[in-house]
Amino acid sequence: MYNFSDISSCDPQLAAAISSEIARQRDTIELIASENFVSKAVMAAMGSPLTNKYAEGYPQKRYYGGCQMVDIAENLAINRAKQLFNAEHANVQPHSGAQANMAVYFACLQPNDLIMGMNLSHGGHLTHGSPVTISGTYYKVVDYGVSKNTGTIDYDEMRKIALKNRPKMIVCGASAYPRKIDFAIIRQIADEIDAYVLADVAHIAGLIVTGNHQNSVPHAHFTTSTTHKTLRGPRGGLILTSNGYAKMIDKALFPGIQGGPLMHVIAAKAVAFHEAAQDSFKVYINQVLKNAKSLAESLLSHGFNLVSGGTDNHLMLVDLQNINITGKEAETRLDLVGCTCNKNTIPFDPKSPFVTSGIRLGTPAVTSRGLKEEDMQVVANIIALTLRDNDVSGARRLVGSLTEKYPFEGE
Ligand code: DSN
Repeated sequence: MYNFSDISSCDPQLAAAISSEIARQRDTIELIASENFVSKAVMAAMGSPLTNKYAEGYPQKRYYGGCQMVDIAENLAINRAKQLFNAEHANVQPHSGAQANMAVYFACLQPNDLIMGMNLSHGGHLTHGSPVTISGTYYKVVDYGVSKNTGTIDYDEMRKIALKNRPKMIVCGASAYPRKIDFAIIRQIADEIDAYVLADVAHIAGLIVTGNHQNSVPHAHFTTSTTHKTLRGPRGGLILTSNGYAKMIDKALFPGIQGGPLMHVIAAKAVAFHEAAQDSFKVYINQVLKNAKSLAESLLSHGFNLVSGGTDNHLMLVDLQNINITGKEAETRLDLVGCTCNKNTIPFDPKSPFVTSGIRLGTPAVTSRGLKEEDMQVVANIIALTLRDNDVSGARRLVGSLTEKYPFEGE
């Protein structure tokens, strides 16, 4: 099993890098909305000898011998995922969320078919049709976005775009959208044009399993997710669908776009799904949401602007235009005081994705560390001291007070 001393005795150079990364995680406040800290059990499963096993194929239908035990692990992950999301079929083999999306495209679409995805700068994801990815290269793309007035998805406009362009698939779900998504309305729109719905719930998966967000599974033909964001599992992907689409999805994933599954990661997914079914996970997600509200309200009280005026989920987008600082500069300055976040475009951003006018902040990781609503007021204060008041030493002191109050347990 994973043991740090085994690394340091074999490869001191790499051990030093890991050691420094552990120190970075210990000494900083993690506000990247897509990151989290896994449990020791998830970490142990990832560092287990299951990594030694080749298991191309699916449980009981493998291309290698000796798969009896990894079959147990994969079946546990599949059954737990189905139960958590109330899905008929789960494929737990995608190496990432991008692979999960690619498998759905490969299963349903022909090159040059039209997909309709959320505009990247309005909160969508690269794999939902960006021209720099396969999704925007092999398929034609039309996009939808948020309303300029409200910062929220304009479903009437989305319907108009869908009826006019008649895409073969509507892709919904987002990586920088602070409000709830109505999968039922999106399915109604798709049914009018006989299109598939792919819901990529990577960011909100944890909120779905605790009932804090509408479940996409009854509405979308396909639901994809990562397992490492609000779900707090290992880095990886997941596809959920109904029995009718099960075969084509499994075939598209393997042998379509992937080879041997990462059995140690699939075992860790099984552990994470078990953890997500516990009452303690509901308590955790409720705290993630309370922390996000508290951080949003405190930032507003410091004079920051938030896209859509606040948040209904685990993240928020700060529009920095009124304080005359770019997202890039804000990310760098916050990094220097020990607060990690990412620059992010805001809807209708006049700046490029490398500069941006905003930052994205999320509460899943700080909540895993133990921070509560009152601590989020301190985090807002750190952000104001850093970005508005230029008080680096004051901000650093507050970061130190929080990292000391909540010792890092991720080693
Ligand atoms: N890179 C992820 C995020 O930060 O939201 C999405 O894939």
